[in-house]
Amino acid sequence: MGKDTIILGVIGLDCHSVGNKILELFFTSEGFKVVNLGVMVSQQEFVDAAIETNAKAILVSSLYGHGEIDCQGFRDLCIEKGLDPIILYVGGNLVVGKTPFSVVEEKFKKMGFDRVFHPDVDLKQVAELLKQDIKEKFGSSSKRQVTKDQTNQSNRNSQNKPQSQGSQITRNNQNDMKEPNGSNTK
Ligand code: B12
Repeated sequence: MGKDTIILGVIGLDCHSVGNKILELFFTSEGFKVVNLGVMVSQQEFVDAAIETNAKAILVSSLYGHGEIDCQGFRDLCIEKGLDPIILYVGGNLVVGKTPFSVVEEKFKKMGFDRVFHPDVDLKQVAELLKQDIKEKFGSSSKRQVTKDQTNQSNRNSQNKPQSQGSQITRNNQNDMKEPNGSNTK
């Protein structure tokens, strides 16, 4: 059986690259085909890459505190571009300030993310959840069909990439966030 493709990247104007590299190495070692878009990735670039590679999941990272703004409308864009079904995970230091993790999690789930992860999450657990979610959403052999139209549209869009917006949120620390396990919306 072929490997499941997943997309990784750090969203917005965020340049924190260390965690991204670790995620790439880890998920590769877990048997996924990883397409790593690196840092400073727009929503459109994530969606284009997922369509082009027939990916099963997009794992978005945000470390610099502006995740809430950068991730706004992510699921809507996927649906608009015909990227459905797709598993959306998000993790890192998602907001600025001492916001309880349950509040952060709720915010990102409302945006359509399937699971939301604290920075201290056990990656082994994430890989297990991801394998389960892929099985549940795509079945063991079924694949989302990417139409030629969809690929063309995606290529056209990537020539005119919208950048994620910067944010007005003030800088702070959210290291008190707890609850390492992402939970499913279902
Ligand atoms: C190194 C660093 C920098 C370096 C980055 C260099 C580089 N090439 O990466 C530099 C100096 C450039 C930098 C800049 C800034 N930084 Co900085 N930085 C850090 C620091 C000290 C370490 C980050 C790191 O590498 N951690 C190690 C890796 C392994 O951990 P990680 O990134 O958290 O990733 C793991 C997890 O989060 C998780 N994860 C991440 N994404 C995802 C996604 C999914 C789906 C899952 C499951 C898990 C997951 O898994 C990863 C691997 O284990 C942190 C503090 C800290 N201790 O985390 C601050 C920190 C992230 N930075 C911070 C800030 C504010 C900034 C700046 C805005 C500062 C400024 N005013 O200029 C800028 C932003 C610049 C930009 N455009 O991005 C804040 C963010 C605060 C917030 N979110 O509330 C932090 C937390 C420091 C703090 N306590 O205030 N930074």
